[in-house]
Amino acid sequence: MKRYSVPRTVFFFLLSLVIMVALVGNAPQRATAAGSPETIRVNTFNDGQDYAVNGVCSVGDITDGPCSLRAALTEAQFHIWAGTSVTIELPPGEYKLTVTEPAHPDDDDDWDYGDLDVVYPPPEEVDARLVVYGLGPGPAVINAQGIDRVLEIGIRYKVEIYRVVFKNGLTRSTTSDYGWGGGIYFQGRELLLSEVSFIGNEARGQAAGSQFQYGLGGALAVRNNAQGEGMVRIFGGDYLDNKADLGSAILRNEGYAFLSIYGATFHGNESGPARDVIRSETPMYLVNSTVTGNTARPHPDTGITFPLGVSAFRTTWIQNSTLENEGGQGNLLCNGAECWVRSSLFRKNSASGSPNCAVVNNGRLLSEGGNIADDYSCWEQPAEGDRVISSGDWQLAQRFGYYWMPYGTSPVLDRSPYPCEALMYIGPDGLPVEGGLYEDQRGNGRDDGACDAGAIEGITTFGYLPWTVR
Ligand SMILES: [Ca+2]
Ligand SMILES: [Ca+2]
Ligand SMILES: [Ca+2]
Ligand SMILES: [Ca+2]
Repeated sequence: MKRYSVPRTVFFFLLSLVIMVALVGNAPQRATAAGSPETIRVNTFNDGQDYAVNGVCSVGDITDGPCSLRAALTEAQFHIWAGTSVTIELPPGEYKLTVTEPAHPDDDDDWDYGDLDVVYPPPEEVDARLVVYGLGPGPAVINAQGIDRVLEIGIRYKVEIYRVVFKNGLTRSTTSDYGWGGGIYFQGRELLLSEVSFIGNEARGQAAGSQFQYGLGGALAVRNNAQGEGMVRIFGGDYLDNKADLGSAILRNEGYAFLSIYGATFHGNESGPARDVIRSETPMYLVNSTVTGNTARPHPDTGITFPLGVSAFRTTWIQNSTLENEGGQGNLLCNGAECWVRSSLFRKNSASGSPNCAVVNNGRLLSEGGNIADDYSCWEQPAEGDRVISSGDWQLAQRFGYYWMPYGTSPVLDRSPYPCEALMYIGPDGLPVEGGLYEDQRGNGRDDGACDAGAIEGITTFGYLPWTVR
């Protein structure tokens, strides 16, 4: 736990007294009668500690210093503690984390050093929310420069993050075998990531030396097994070149709340040998997303790599997504779970011998139709529109980053005779709501009445062929 210097301890004690008096004063309504939301605008790209917890974001001076991201998050914790929601506004640019002295062990909860910590637990009944909002138009990049992970969120927090890039986080556990979350380590109640990207983050376990054995969730690790807590909703964003043993991009430790991933791209992430890019031990939706071109570190003895795309340990729905795993262990492994595939594209296109999809521990692979694959492994029984092709027949070109674009008379086009349907959102009751899927991953209309397989809908007005096949 956090160690305070004596003056700070006294300060926190006094602050706690003040807040507790306020809480006791009108205890029954406190959670809903919170103050009006606070907005804190960060006005320096430099890292620096908040001078004192006094309601003013200020580095180096009690009230007149610049407001760093670190200082803003420190103040935000105590507003939320008192029941007030906080929005932190981040102008575009690069925020480099630099505060490493005095030397602190990795993996601790001290918000003044290393990773950014929002860990001071709010009272159970608090319903306040932390919003970190990239103002745009360019991205707000938080670059941890390898000094630690980027951000840690503790229990009971509800957090929304918009238009931020988490970059070069590196966690190396010194307190347990496991290193959690190179970009974000989340243990709160709800996390929403909208147009949030993760680039070059890494999680390493204690025993791993320079390796990343026992690293969990290179970009994002989520750990909360309380009933109804730990819900994660992802809209958009790129997960590029992150590294961890399990879940090179995302690891969701055991839980009950949904993990929904909508319109995201996973590329170039590197797992341990035969390990996964996305590993979910909670129910999951993967919609309008692309999981292609990920790798695995070679096994030190055998040299075998064999990356795996998605590991599903609870009921999982793959809808209108593109999964490509050249030479890997496969795209989808259903481990004791039901996996429902709909209007998705599973491509291995190689002679590695591993199937696109597999089950272990009595998992099930169930089709809702409109899928296409280059083997028969992704459904026990085909449903309407499902089709298996030989690996040469895709007519797909990889363009615009990592999207696989159909051209010509690609068999992915109009794979289903119906409009696309998919997850729309997770409702306030924590349950998924499905409906029409009107846009593809790039934001183009899915409006021709016949759903294409994969994350990208062909556009008839585009003629399909402005691109050369590679
Ligand atoms: Ca302050
Ligand atoms: Ca921390
Ligand atoms: Ca820290
Ligand atoms: Ca279509």
